[in-house]
Amino acid sequence: MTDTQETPGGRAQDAPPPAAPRVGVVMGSDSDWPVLKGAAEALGEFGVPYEADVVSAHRMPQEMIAYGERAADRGLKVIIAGAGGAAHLPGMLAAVTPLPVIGVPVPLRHLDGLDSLLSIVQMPAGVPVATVSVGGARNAGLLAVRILAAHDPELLAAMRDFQGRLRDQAAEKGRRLRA
Ligand code: RP5
Repeated sequence: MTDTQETPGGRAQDAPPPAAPRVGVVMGSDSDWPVLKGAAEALGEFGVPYEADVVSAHRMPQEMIAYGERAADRGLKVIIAGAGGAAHLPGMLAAVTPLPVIGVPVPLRHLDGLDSLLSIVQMPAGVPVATVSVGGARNAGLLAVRILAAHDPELLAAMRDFQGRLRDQAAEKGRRLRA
């Protein structure tokens, strides 16, 4: 059948099924999305399939633990977790999953994100969270790409190209300044 027909979910019936997500981008609240979408955009630029969801450590602890426990078996390779304030989500996920967890401290109205940063970065020995800068979701996405690229030659080549473009852009800024 060649006719294109929309399914209730909006996907064309003859379109290929969406690729299984390799990265989970989760956050404590939808209010974190304006920051966390930076990770999603970076993953999208590299064509890495991801899922995004709200999995609050404090407001839905059972679901949060279940998400962490099932993530690896569902085929995820990396979890990016962002939260603000008493930001326990990345650490609690790291406690229950063997996957690498990248924590994104989300800045809130008070304390400029220092509270989020310290909540995420000060993990006890044995339970690592790779913490990026306050609001640094784009770097979280890029770090996830690098982790995947270690076993994916195409992604590795794409990351090398990306780094080359960064270098070219920085060099161009220098040329403009010297001109
Ligand atoms: C945290 O509380 C969330 O990660 C978010 O950064 C913050 C505020 O959440 P909302 O009150 O906006 O839902 O758990």
